[in-house]
Amino acid sequence: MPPISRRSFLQALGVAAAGPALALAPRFARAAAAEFTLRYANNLPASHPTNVRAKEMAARVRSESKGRVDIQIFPNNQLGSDTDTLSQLRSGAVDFFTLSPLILGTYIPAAQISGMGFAFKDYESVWAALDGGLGAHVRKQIGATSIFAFDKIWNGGFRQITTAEKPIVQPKDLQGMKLRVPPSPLWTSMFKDFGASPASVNFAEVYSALQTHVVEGQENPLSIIYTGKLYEVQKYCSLTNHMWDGFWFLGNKDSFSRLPADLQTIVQNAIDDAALKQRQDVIQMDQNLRSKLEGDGLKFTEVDQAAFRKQLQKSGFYADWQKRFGREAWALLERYTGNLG
Ligand code: X2X
Repeated sequence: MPPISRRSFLQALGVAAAGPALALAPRFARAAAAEFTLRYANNLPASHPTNVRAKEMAARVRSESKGRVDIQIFPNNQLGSDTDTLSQLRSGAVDFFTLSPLILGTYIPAAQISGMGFAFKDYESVWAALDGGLGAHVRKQIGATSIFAFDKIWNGGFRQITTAEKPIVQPKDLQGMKLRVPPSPLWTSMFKDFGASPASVNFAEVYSALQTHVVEGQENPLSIIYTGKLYEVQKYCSLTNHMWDGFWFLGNKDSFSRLPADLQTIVQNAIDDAALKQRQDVIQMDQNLRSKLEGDGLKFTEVDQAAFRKQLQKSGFYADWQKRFGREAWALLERYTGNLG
């Protein structure tokens, strides 16, 4: 069979020759030129550093692969909620997906360990752990399934609690509070141990859950509270820094293995380099957002972190999760966080 000409390709797609087809032509030309089209989905708004750096990454891949690889980005849960998208990644309907290690924990429980409450003191220890032994341990578990994680985890940020009616100042303020948490056993367990009433809600529904007061509050890093416009439907923000969260850049093994080795290297380098830039963007954004969000009407409260941590020690939270993760993995975590007690 002769190669398909661009004209017959467009005809096959049912695109008429006149009018709108002209406007569409450049896009088709690019799609037709790429030998490999890969779909990357995420849950964040287009303005979040994850999507800004992902766009740069896709452009670099297109250029270094001389147009052979086209990575299409679907931000904002366009392809479905995190829960849906994880299924699509596993089946290969989506090729790449960035996901919190804790939500990935619904499929691979061991992945949650980096999200332990009040564990990491600073970014230095976060990157030492995730680029070191703890990250290697988790990537090994992920790689034992139909998906894999690229080497460099992307930055979510340290998380803060926002509420509508009253600020969280002390641990007891969480008692009985209906709080949205992402779908994940570790998240639910932690806020239950504070006496709250955590509700698992995918990020795609968080804004409307807050707006309609289905839940009273939620928790996220400032960069997500800002880009997701959650400040519009919340009044208070308590700087609890209660956990660090990230996003593993995940791939479907079968679809990635279809790329020749040289193209795999191009994609891998571009993704891991973008991660390093995105990490710094998020750190800077989180540092600079407080006054901006105050201007938007959010009232900030600082808390005594030690009181919150003590409550989790008392409830048996750390002892319970040490059992679930196993002694060895726990020791690996504590190598970077110090004794969690
Ligand atoms: O769902 C959330 O709150 C978010 C966006 O922070 C995660 O992806 C865990």
